[in-house]
Amino acid sequence: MLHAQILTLFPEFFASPLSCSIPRRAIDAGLVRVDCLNIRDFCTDKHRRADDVPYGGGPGMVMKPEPVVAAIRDARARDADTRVVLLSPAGRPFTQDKARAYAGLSGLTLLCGRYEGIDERVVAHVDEELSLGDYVLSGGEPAALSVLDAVIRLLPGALGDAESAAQDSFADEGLLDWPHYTRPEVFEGQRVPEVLLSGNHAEIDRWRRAQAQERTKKRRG
Ligand code: 4FV
Repeated sequence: MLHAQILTLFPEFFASPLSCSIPRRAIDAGLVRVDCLNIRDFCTDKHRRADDVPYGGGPGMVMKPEPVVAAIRDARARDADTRVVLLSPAGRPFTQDKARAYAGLSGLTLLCGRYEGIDERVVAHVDEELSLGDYVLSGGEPAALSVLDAVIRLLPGALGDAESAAQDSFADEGLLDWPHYTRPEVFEGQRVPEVLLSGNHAEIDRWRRAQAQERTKKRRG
């Protein structure tokens, strides 16, 4: 079972997305346990401040190191083998390979920043920094949720047959997915490609691979 811990100032952010579909089923099946730790619970000053003004001036606020490091230590105390990952635009890109690696862990802790970011001295307390992409979110929570979703669906037993991760096959080779079609055969004058109606599975596989390669060249070339 994967023990996922999320360090965040907004634990309520995760309630709804984890309450439906594949994540819900995986949690109910005991494939994964998700605990949200509220970083504000580790604030010790009477105003429970989690942020402060940036040294050197500039706009916005920065997350204070003390409550974040205390939360990390609490997560490690709960699970000594947990891998602590800070979600930040400065991190290494998140990939399917990374999702597969995390799906093989027993413990994963996702640290979510807010405001302009987290005090840099926290970085020494995490195992890695991970970015969802070169754009700026209002918080690390949407990024953490995407990572969690990509990992949970790879847990053995998380997907039913119809949803098998085998479909990700081309993802293994870094190829984009092939185009998918379902009934009706003709939709507003658009026909399903003939080869898909042929029943010739070797021919269909060849066509799908060609489509995946062409798309990858065009869109990731
Ligand atoms: C982000 C990303 C991201 C930056 C400032 C949260 C925000 C705020 N995280 N991949 N892109 N984080 O934009 O992971 O603290």
